[in-house]
Amino acid sequence: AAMANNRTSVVSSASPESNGGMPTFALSPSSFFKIQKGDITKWFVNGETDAIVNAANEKMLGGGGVDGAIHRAAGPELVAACREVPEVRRGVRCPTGEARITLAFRLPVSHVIHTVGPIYASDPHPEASLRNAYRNSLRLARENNIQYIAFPAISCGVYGYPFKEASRIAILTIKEFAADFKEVHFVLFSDDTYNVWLEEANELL
Ligand code: AR6
Repeated sequence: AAMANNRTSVVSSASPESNGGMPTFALSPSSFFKIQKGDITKWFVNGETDAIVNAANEKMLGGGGVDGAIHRAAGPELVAACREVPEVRRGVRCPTGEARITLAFRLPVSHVIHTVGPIYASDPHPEASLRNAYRNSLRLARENNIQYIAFPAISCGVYGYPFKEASRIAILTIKEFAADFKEVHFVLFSDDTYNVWLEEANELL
């Protein structure tokens, strides 16, 4: 059940009758935070001021998980565009916690923001790295006039970040930038991540 306090309201609950069943939280009078289950490669708003975030690796040339799905859906132009991103050191185009932007090619959104979350077991400061991944993605989106942005659960797959801790960092970091966007979405692939995100959003927002 939603336990919204009076700082932020739950506009609609998870009940399927309201808002297409998509839990929506007002972060300011003109910006909304939405949580949905699904495949982020299908997500878009208008193909002009929208972007999805990719949970990439430092090489930025594709991989498994959501990265693989995004590259498959975007077509081979995406890896070509990623190759154009300059290396900051050998084999590293996007260091952990940073973000880079490309066009989205065959995806329905206008841009892909590639970020690299921490490998939970080996990062000396996984919280700071995850927070930076969200922050730098949002900063880059803002600089590129993105008004609608969707995130996957960065680091919650192969990189092994515990869902609850990850969701709290994600939600609280996004809240800092809320006013800069019309809508910030989470598109979560698994029931587990979806349920944890919803529970934490109800608690924190
Ligand atoms: N839409 C939304 N979320 C998805 C999708 C999808 N189509 N597919 C998977 N997820 P992961 P990481 C979820 O492993 O932990 C790659 O190989 C998935 O269920 O994709 O940051 C990269 O190249 C999980 O909750 O990313 C890197 O090497 C979440 O996306 C490495 O994995 C993130 O899981 C990055 O690992």
